[in-house]
Amino acid sequence: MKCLLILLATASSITAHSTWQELWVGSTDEAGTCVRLPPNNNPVTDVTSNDLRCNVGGTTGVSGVCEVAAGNTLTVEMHAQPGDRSCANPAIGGNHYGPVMVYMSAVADATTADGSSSWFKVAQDSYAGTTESWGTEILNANCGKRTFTVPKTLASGNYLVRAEAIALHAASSSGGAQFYMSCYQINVTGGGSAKPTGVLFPGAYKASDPGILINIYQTPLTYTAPGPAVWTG
Ligand SMILES: *[C@@H]1O[C@H](CO)[C@@H](O)[C@H](O)[C@H]1NC(C)=O
Ligand SMILES: [Cu+2]
Repeated sequence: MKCLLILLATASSITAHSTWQELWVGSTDEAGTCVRLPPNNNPVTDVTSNDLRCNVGGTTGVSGVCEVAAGNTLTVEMHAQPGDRSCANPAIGGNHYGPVMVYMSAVADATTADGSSSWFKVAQDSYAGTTESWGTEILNANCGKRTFTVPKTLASGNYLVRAEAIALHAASSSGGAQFYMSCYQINVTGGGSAKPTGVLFPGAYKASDPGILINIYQTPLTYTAPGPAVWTG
């Protein structure tokens, strides 16, 4: 019986895991052409690991670079299973409640950058008091898509874009938070002169941060997502 329960628990957590897989530039679907795709949909749970940058294997680049004009939008897209973009399936299901955030990092060459450079936050959906307001639930309501504007003032050049969802359903014990991230390789054109300062991964998060070690089932619940404030240009 115990084995069966463990099997069931394992099965349900696997079906609930997810991966950031696709990217849109404005209204153009670039699919998976410039993503460093993680090997599977398992989360990272160690905030001190280099895997926190761009997921397992994510310090190594791919050949594709997506080009975006400063001031245009990018849309990162998450789904549970590889290549399954069906809106009928939750992007991140299984009560994987938590914030959704996007970071960028200026790099010399997006195809070779290892993610050790500093990251500034460009988008965030955290929590606003209801289950539906969790970033992950907003993502589910939008078929896994989160759109943000590349600030018009941002300096042109190569960047990594790091999309992240943190699932907090088991975050009341240390190491229980689940980090899902992928990095996209981007070339920003027509930008300004802004070079925002940022944070490092690992380093930006601690296992004991109130946005990472938290019982999200407590009432009333207040929540502050980890990392720096959003930079909007
Ligand atoms: C980025 O875009 C600029 C402007 O179009 C171009 O000169 C440069 O070669 C591009 N770099 C990469 C790595 O795509
Ligand atoms: Cu999961």
